[in-house]
Amino acid sequence: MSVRPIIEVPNPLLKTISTPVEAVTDETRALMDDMVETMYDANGIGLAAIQVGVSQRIVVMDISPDSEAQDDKAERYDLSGLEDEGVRYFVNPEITWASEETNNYQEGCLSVPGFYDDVERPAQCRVKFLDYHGVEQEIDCDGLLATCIQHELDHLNGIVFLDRLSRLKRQMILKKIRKAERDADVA
Ligand code: GNR
Ligand code: NI
Repeated sequence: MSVRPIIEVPNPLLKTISTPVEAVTDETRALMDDMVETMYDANGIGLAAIQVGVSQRIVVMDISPDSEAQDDKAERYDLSGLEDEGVRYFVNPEITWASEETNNYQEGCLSVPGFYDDVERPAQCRVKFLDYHGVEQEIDCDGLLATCIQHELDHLNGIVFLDRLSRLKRQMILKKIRKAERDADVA
């Protein structure tokens, strides 16, 4: 297993639509293991494959609350595929139902480091997907799980949370990112 580099806005790959996985194979699982290791290394709670440059409809997630356990897990991430530890794997996830009720959550993204803003999304949703073993599952989500799975599904469709902010806020953040890039180039 290895930590892979995470691509950042404005990398055009983040705007591409990821391809469905035909079958969950050992190769898929090796990629998912790398994604979990990369997610823990970056202290994220979710990661879509496109964030490591792979255009496949795969998401990993760990929203378990205590960060100490997360650190602990990062030390032990050679224990791959452990689903009872709070790691979740979603292959070809699809939202089959979303609530009328919405909530606002302050989102961040490993591909937009340093920026956070409120995003409004359905408060609850139901998600159908294949798990680590390629078995079909359907679960009801609310709270952070609902927010996070929708954030990750957006990645699979070429959308980052900035696209869900007002045009003004998005332009402001993109301007800061471009300026930081320029400053880094001359340095
Ligand atoms: O680590 C992450 N935190 C987060 C916080 C609120 C809403 C969504 C997220 S997902 C993000 C990791 C990431 O960029 N996943 O794509
Ligand atoms: Ni993200």
